[in-house]
Amino acid sequence: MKNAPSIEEHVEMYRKMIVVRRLEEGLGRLHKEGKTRGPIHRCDGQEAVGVAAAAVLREGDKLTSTHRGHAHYIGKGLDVYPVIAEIFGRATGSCGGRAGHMLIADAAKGLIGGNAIVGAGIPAATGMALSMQVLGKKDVAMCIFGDGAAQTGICHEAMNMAALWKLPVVFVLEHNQFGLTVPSSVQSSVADLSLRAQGYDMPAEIVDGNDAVAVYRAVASMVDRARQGRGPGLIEAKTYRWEGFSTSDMGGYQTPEEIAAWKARDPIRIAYEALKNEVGAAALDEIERRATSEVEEAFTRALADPFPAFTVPAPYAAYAGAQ
Ligand SMILES: Cc1ncc(C[n+]2csc(CCOP(=O)(O)OP(=O)(O)O)c2C)c(N)n1
Repeated sequence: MKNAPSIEEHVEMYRKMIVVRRLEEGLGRLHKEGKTRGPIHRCDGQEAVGVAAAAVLREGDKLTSTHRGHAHYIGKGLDVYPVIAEIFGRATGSCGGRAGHMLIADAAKGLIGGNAIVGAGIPAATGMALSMQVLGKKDVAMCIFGDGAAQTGICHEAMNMAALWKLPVVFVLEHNQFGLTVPSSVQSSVADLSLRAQGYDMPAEIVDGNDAVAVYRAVASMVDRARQGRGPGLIEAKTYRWEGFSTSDMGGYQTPEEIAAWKARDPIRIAYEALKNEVGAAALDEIERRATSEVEEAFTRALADPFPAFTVPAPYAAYAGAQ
């Protein structure tokens, strides 16, 4: 099967999706206990998109993310412990406790970062692709973005330029059906947002975003193309956000029937069923057990970590302590 992940890669995607799910569940619990600060944007149910798209990338490739980036972070190779420490503002976090959950970055791993500005990762990745092209590198830039971000003007500008200049950038549209509380059907005149790629003369493919293998294969063919200097591509991964927009969402706009229908297509379950005959249920259960305890231990450790020291830059020292 062209561009299919190896069994080992598929198992690793399964493991990472479990890590992300346990992370999201843990954050949900801690939010209810009043132990989180600010809104947290969970990605339960849509883990396959970020994990599988990032799995295609290699060293040197760059990824930009969104405000809902936990699966993108873990997919690009960050450990869960520094991610949790960062979410809780600890000095041991990926960014020293100063970024919070929406802005996590790790330049050494090619994760150029989450972004609280909707759509901003799209031109950022396009700019990185331009620099890769100018420098003659064989690297690829990728941005994962939402259906809300697809409606921004900057998305059009970046895609137009990327296609015109044949930049090595892959656009991964994580179509989770909502922008904030607004259903995709009232944000756009077309249901398949990837139709727009035709207007840029850019290839596009729609995939089942809950099937990690389908996402991996489609993304891999666009990444191959981009790496060969043949220009950008767009993948539209159809998925669904099980939880609200953020932990401060009051809910009520997602019907129980709709949520149940999507939960019946849990991406972790889909990977489990696909791998069961290859590696056996016992091995998969053991992977789940280990991933779960890794996340539990990371929460315990991170929550006991210190906050970063607060130092006032010299020019402002006179104001320190002022009301
Ligand atoms: C430029 C900008 N406009 C508006 C907002 C407020 N805002 C935050 S998230 C969001 C919706 C984003 O929807 P989507 O891109 O589909 O991502 P999802 O939350 O579904 O993952 C909006 C409008 C913002 N942060 N930045």
